[in-house]
Amino acid sequence: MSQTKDKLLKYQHLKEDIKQKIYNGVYTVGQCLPSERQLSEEYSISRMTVRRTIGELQDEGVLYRLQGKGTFISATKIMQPMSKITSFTDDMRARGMVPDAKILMLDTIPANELIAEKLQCKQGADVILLKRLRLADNEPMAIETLYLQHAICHPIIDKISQGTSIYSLLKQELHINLVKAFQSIEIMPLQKWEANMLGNDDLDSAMYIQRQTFDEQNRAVEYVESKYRGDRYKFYVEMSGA
Ligand code: 16G
Repeated sequence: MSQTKDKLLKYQHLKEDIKQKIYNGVYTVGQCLPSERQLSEEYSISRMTVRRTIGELQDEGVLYRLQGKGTFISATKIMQPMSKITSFTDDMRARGMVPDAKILMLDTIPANELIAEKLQCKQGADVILLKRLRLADNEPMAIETLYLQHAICHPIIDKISQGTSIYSLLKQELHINLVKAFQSIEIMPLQKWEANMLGNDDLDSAMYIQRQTFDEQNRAVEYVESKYRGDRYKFYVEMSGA
């Protein structure tokens, strides 16, 4: 076997083994991983290979490093289904977590071409712009930029400014049922301030989600652009056969 292949196998073995131990509960959330020296002895691989493996698992969100303290096992990612139109508030509550929203911007602006197209309104029409940092159990999860048609949603602006859940306001105050949405996910670079706001300066990209949501009358009620932490979230879909 070539040296490179052998090295790759050993590195892959270490990586899979760490993941397996987390899966089995041998390593638990918040536990400190054995030192680089211990791992290199245990798996008979160089410390450089150990470091590279740990670095990759850090990038994948499986491990995190605390300066001067060591490397620790991360909390498991939030598994978010994509088959239902749910709100951040309800999603977090259903998991027993405490949702929160820090308002970064709330304004009424004229719709540009893109927003007008997404909200199916006239270019220049008033739209409500709401930028929020979404938190669960005080941990930042996503930055959301949400646009609502002013003509439909102006009665709830005051309550929006108090940090109330948008979906609960739409339902309870405006009797709007959201029944259809188009959603896409792609990778997008994060600005330094965004990574900082998301609580992890090492993040250089995030999952960028665009959602256009419709009510029973087929009105485009909201258009949202969000950046979700890829190290804390996993989106999934359930599929059925053709
Ligand atoms: C979720 C939705 C977002 C919606 C928000 C309402 C995704 C990707 N986005 O974050 O479109 O505006 O919930 O949350 O799921 P709220 O009712 O807690 O304000």
